[in-house]
Amino acid sequence: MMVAMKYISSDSRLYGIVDLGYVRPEEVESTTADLLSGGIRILQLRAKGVDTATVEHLARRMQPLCREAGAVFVLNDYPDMAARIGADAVHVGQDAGPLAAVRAIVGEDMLIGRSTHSPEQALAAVAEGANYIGFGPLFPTGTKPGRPSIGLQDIAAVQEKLGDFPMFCIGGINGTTLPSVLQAGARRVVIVSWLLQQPDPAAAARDIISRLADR
Ligand code: TZP
Repeated sequence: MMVAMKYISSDSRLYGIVDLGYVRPEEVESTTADLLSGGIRILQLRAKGVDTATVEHLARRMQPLCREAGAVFVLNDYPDMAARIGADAVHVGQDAGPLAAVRAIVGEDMLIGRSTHSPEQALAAVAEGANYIGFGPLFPTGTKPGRPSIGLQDIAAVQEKLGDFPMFCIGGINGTTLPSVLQAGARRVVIVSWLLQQPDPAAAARDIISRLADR
């Protein structure tokens, strides 16, 4: 059966991550439900340092919730697992090698996202066939401790070169830093720790989405 590639809608501007650095395995489904009910329509499972059987188990639990909400389900790392479970997207870092090799594993119908940390990497990822990119970390962040931040100065120029291509700014974005990120030219953002740590993540997501509308 042909499965059409999911696509990232132009109004999908807030990308959420269920990150096991902040979410206990037993909370993955409720957190997924909260973020989806807040309007997030692209949602990743990120499980660094967790055994692969657990990652697959959790991915298989998140996936139907995302499907039911019409959201893109993204698995961080593990192209083989993403292919096996039929994820909508796989997200890989700079260390994953050429995207052609990732594409060969996941097939033609899966979205591929890549983390990029400079304008050069951003343009290279697009040229290599990424379907979306992350761009950052803009600010220092406890989610990637020790990772140098790249600041805001390159966002507008990269976004200008990419036009409508989905570029998600990431790293240290929260309710307070968001205005500066938008002012710098961002149209789409990923927010991880701040959203997960809000007393009401669904309400916080809704608020951020309204602030991102019509960028
Ligand atoms: N890639 C670049 S920064 C980052 C990732 C996964 C973490 C962003 O997390 P937070 O908590 O929103 O700063």
